[in-house]
Amino acid sequence: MKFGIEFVPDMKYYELEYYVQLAEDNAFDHVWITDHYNNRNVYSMLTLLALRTRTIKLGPGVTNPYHINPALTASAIGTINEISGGRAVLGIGAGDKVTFDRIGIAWEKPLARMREAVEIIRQLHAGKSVTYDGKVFKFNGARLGFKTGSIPIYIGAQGPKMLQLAAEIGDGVLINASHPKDFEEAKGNIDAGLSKAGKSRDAFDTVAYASMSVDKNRDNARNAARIVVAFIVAGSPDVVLQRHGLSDEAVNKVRDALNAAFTKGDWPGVAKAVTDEMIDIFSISGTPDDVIERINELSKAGVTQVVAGSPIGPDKKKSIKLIGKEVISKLK
Ligand code: F42
Repeated sequence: MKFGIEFVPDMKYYELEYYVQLAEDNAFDHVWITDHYNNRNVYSMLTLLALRTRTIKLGPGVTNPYHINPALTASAIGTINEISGGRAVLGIGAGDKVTFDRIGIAWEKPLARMREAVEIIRQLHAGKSVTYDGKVFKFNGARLGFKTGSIPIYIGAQGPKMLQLAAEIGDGVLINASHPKDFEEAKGNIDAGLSKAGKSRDAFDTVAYASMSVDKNRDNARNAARIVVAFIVAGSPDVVLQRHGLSDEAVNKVRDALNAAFTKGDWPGVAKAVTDEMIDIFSISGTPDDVIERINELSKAGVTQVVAGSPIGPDKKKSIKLIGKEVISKLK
């Protein structure tokens, strides 16, 4: 099992640097930085992190082929690979509809756009001159002016077609989920994509891009996950809610509580609406032993990397140390 950690660049650069160095010192293998227009720029942050770390692999988790042309993504991540001495990994996905709507980007042809972008980036990284006549991208002899080396590409995917595409053309897939059932469900699509490309599962990284909350005190860990879990419940498609047998009534309670929190600031009401079952389904929360148990289940369901995503724990600093000492050291 490999271990990653996710950070949203909504904090000052020196805070991010501190947490990522702490993660590196606590045996995390990967750091993934999210990409949304309203946060600090992902490549500016990755440049800083590439300079201030030594071993951890790093990349956007995930960028998208709508904000920027694949040639610029190829160049940006190639630059990070040079600065970091070959530690860059590119995470790319179809992007987030809610933030796209706010900046006037139409979410058209996500599958074709993803396939074409990845093909173009790979050719540019191979030092080729790219002439490409796709449904979305037209390239006329584009070539990078520096050697980037080969950079693994991980694809953010949830839907069945995107999961198949990720397995077919990616080196790994980042799946926003925390429960083994979701990975058992994804397995068929991943296997279909791998077999289409004639690839074996051993050469492919299946990543649980999970919400995690760890503390020595179980209740503190689980309580810290409540608000994050509320947002995941509210944003999950019906197919996922049904897969886990959550009733419409319970889900609507969370959605109503979130609306009340936005209008009246009643955040304790949100925490109350989130059930223990929801915390189990949509996060990996509890003591280090609870977390180890869940990670072992995920491993059986085909997961090869677990990413500790928000909130990480009631106290990020303590939780990163605890994960390193009590979880990673026991599972590696
Ligand atoms: N999004 C961000 O914007 N920033 C992030 O930092 C971020 C991180 C992240 C990490 C892990 C992860 O798994 C996802 C993450 N995301 C992030 C979200 C990501 O960008 C995607 O929004 C998310 O993965 C959802 O994508 P999806 O895999 O469900 O694919 C969408 C497009 C989908 O609907 N897929 C369907 C499917 O079956 O897979 C297929 C849709 C389809 O068939 N579309 C047709 C087509 O041709 O493409 C028609 C579309 C049209 O144009 O009408």
